[in-house]
Amino acid sequence: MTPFMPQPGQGLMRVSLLGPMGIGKTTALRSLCGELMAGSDVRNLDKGAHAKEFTTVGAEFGEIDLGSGERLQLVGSPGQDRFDFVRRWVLSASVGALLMVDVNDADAVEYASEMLTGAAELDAAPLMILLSCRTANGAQLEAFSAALMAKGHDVVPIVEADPRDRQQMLDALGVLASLLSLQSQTL
Ligand SMILES: Nc1nc2c(ncn2[C@@H]2O[C@H](COP(=O)(O)OP(=O)(O)O)[C@@H](O)[C@H]2O)c(=O)[nH]1
Ligand SMILES: [Mg+2]
Repeated sequence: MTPFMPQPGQGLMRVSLLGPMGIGKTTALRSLCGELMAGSDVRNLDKGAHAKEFTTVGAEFGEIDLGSGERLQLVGSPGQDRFDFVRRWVLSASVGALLMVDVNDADAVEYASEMLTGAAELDAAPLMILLSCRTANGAQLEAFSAALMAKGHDVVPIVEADPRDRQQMLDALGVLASLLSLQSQTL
């Protein structure tokens, strides 16, 4: 059973951040929302998966004003597989999602493919774009895209953004917001 999480109300859209442990979800939320976020980081006890000191349990929330009256609620969901249920819940209650990857990571294609398949199975699938969060050249981005298509996925837009860089994250959200508004016009 999926817990109920209503959309946050008029003029506030919910967007979720997805990605493997250590990709920069919490960092991105901090860059975007600063103090306006409720984190849930605890000391990382799974240093085998990633060496970082703190990790996120449950979902974390932030809010951001895009100007022109548009506000986004951002939800970071945990990257570990054992939290799959939380991720499903967050995704099913989001209009859009940033799927954060390192396109040069050996597991990235498989991971992104799983996420896209999982999201597509939801009743109300959020609009997803890929966020390339580490240095990558054009050929590497194209190879990643081609590998996803070879697994049977539609073309998914890829935007490059460093989670530590607020402006780059804002630009990425801008792309998602534009796609969402296009989608709502054509429905
Ligand atoms: N080199 C590099 N490090 C990053 C980047 N984004 C985040 N980090 C660092 O990677 C670590 C894990 O980030 P975190 O936001 O906790 O990852 P999360 O597990 O996805 O929430 C932190 O020490 C960040 O400072 C990035 O774009 N490049
Ligand atoms: Mg985190």
